[in-house]
Amino acid sequence: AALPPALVRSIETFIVDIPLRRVHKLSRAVLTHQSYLIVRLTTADGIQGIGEATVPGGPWWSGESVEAMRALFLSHIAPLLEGRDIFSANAIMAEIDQVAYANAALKSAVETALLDAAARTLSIPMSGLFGGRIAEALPVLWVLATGELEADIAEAQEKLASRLHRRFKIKVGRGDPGDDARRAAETANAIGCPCSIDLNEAWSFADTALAQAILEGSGVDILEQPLPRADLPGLADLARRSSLAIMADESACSASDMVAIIRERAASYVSLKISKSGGPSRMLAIARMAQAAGINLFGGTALDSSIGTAANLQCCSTLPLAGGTELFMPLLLADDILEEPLIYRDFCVEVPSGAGLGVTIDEAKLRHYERK
Ligand code: MUC
Ligand code: MG
Repeated sequence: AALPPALVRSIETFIVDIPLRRVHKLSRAVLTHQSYLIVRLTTADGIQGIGEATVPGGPWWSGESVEAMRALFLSHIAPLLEGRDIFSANAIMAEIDQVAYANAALKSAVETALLDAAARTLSIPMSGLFGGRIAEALPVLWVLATGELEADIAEAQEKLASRLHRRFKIKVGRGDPGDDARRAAETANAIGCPCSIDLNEAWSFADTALAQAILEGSGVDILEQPLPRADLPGLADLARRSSLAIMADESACSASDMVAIIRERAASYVSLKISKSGGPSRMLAIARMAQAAGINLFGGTALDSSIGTAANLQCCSTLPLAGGTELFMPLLLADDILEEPLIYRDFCVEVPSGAGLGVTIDEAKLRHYERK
């Protein structure tokens, strides 16, 4: 007998590797491509839901990898999804937590696929499931990560001239901390735009204090995750020492992380990402905690493709962001796997207006970039 309409009938997974337009250098990783695990559900009446699991640059960020996520998904999680009602995401996610500890990015892909299918079934954008959007386009910064002063400045000037970005994040932490801080200050001053720097946990307290003294009064106004994720007292001390704001990224993955950050007053900005938090619902819960504590909300990226970017946009558009977003990755990828790319213009990225995520995968592109 045919299944009732909202039940999951089939599940597919794809690992895709998409090259970057240029090398992207983070403090502990050098990227030439980014890998994604895509989960696609199809309901009995043919509605599809897609979600993407992303770990930026590989396992160094959180220990997760597309390969391990796919193995865990196929053996332990897909069986929980077969035949289930797509309108019971909360119950399904709670069951998945019983079966698998951690694995936030994979859980994010699963919840996103369920919510995408549910919203498509209702013919509303996913943002409608969270009470609706408060913005149709969100400011988007560009991430400078060539590691070279001149190349970063030239890239920023080009982005500014084409009215794509007027805020930048500079990736540092590979070289001497003083040199890196001076390079960031010089970059910000040459561009004449506000900039943040992201260390991905690379600096010690002493390194950061030195950098703060150099950056004070430069165009760099936000210091993202200078210290290891567990060092909240260190972040709180740094926040008190300088006018540069501290943004928590790796320190702020879960709701309990957020409780600790609020208690310690360890950050004044939080970078929100569905992938590190285990999906849209949990990211939104963390955002509301931060909002209640007076911490500014920023729309972060795990270097998501257009699919994960669309999912983050659907969530972030429902929040009172104070720092805009860094949902820039579709422009750094050398190709897109969507039929219609996301729209970047006037220093913003538009929130897709169609049903669900509001994006459609290009099947030929998906097959082309799928790992063989
Ligand atoms: C991170 O830690 O912020 C975001 C932008 C980028 O270049 O790397 C990521 C991950
Ligand atoms: Mg970061």
